[in-house]
Amino acid sequence: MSMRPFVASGASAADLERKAFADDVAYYLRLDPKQLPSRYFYDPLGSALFEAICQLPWYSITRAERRLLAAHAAEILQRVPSLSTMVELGPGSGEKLSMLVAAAPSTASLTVHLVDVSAAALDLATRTLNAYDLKVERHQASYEAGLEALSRRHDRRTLVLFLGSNVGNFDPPGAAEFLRTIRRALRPDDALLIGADLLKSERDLLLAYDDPLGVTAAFNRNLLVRVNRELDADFDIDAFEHRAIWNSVESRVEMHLVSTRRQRVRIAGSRLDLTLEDGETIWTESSYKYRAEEIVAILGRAGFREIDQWVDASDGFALTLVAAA
Ligand code: AVI
Repeated sequence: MSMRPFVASGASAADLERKAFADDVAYYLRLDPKQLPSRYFYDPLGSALFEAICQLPWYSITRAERRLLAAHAAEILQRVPSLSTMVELGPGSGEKLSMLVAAAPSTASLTVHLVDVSAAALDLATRTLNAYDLKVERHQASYEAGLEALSRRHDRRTLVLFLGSNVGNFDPPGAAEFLRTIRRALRPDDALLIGADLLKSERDLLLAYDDPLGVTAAFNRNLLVRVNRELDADFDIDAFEHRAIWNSVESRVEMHLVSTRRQRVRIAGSRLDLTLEDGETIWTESSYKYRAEEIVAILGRAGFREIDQWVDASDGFALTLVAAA
């Protein structure tokens, strides 16, 4: 019987992902204040809880964006004619991209690129887009790696979609840098459509991030469930409360997990022993809120010029279409 040769190298993508998670947890929980990066919310349960958040009456981002796309999809496509390529960074279910595709006069020569680290998200979006007569290309990669791959292609005009106010989860220097990364992947006259949540009353913002049903609290606390499962940790989930605060100086909603007693936690997979004081918090997310004109200014500094902007005044949300200058 022949034996398969033993190969010492060649860690799988899953191994690398797990190592990055373990390293990030070790790094961010040693900071003062303690933190965990919000990109780790989206394991299968976290993604399902996020889908539920999008249906909450208090969380308006998804509905407002959908309304704007329903009203203006045809106009958006008219403003960037001769498109050969659409790229969505974080396509979710593919529903928003398909609203644009459905408004296109013809799709036969269109290729859509879906960029996401999650294979499950790519499967879902691919199924949605397969209903149309077009080519779908999947990139299971970070946004940066996906953009890097796209910058080497030679086709006609490209439209990049960065929707859902995902830009709000970057801090302002990070957002500026990421928008420059998008710009570098594009050629002059290629376009970017970006969706961003706008400043609104503190009451509405806090209801959106601390909803009466406790879905956002579950979404936040599930991060500790994930650390326990994937990194062999012993967080006592019951001993953490969800807290959302509006930081008006930084113009962001912050989400925290508050320790309700002094406690020790062992995170074996990150080789970390942690002590949390009673009332100490782990900062898990920032959602920056902008004024509509600030978004145009930030995009201008990243090398884009405004084509148009559509604002949903009732829920305070903007879709901004810009071209690479
Ligand atoms: C994905 N992102 C734009 C959401 C937001 O509004 O910042 C994530 C979220 N966090 C709590 N609720 C939703």
